[in-house]
Amino acid sequence: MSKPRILIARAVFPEVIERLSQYFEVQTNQADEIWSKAEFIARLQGQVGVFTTGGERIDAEVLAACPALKICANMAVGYNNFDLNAMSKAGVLATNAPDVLTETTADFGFALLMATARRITESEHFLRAGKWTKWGVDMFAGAEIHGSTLGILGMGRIGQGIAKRGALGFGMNVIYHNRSRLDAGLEAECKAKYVSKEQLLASADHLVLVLPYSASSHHSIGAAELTQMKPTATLINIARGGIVDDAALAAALRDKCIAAAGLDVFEGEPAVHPDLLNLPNVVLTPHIASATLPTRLAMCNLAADNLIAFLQGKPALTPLNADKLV
Ligand code: 8YV
Repeated sequence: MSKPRILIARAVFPEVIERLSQYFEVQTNQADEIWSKAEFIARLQGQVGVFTTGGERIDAEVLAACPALKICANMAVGYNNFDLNAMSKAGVLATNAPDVLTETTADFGFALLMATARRITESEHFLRAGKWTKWGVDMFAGAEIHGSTLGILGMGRIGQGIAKRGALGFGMNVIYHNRSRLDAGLEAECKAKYVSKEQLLASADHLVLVLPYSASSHHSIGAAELTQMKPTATLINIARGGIVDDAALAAALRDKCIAAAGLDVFEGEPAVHPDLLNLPNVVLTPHIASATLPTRLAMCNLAADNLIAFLQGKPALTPLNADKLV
């Protein structure tokens, strides 16, 4: 009997391809080409499953053009590339890759906060440029981290990981805002206090964004919100581009409306707003918050597990719309 056919949309670890090849006839994109939507649709013809990385849009157009498709397995926790309604209507299962990246991503959120607050990249560029000729009493003076107020917008698993690092590791006063309040046990574990979005903006010395992207979270931080923040505050985005209005942020950083920002995600990435590239008070990284080899491998293996289980007639491990499939 011939094996079911699946597509792996981007270059992934050879051991993951080998594993999947035991179960499926696998078409890969090991050359890591960037496919247009039309090319993606052409490659998806006849495939029953697709392994996606979070950048590949699965919408009504793709689904209508690919009637054989039964499952799309993201190796990312975020799934704003999926139109879940359209997928459910088309009877296509969506899965994501939660949990396996939580601690690694929280580590990175904290690293980006520290690099931004303590001006690590800016001072390194200064040193490498041969500009360090004498000591200065306020040279690259940054913002205090220990004992400061850490604000978290979006208190899912990664947000909770950041809260714990701040409260337990750095004695920070942690406040958060979320669509729904955590139960008392979780709040105590994270040592985090629930506040309104307005209070969060006004009180945070460091504000970390960890909320999922959707139409309702688009531009959650724009010009109006930035003006509510402290002029000494730092803003960290490890969530998704589009949650921050990057043009408004660049203007706020230029005008010292806030002190600094650390950004791992961008509107329209991999393109980055040119105004951000020219500012000294922003740390920019190319969407690497989950990028350690063990974590990326675990993410890929979870996507693979979902494909293997579901296409063998078993329940997927981390389904998003299993109860809504038409
Ligand atoms: C991924 C992420 O690396 O999991 C997510 O939602 O943003 C990252 O961890 C990325 O989406 C992979 O393409």
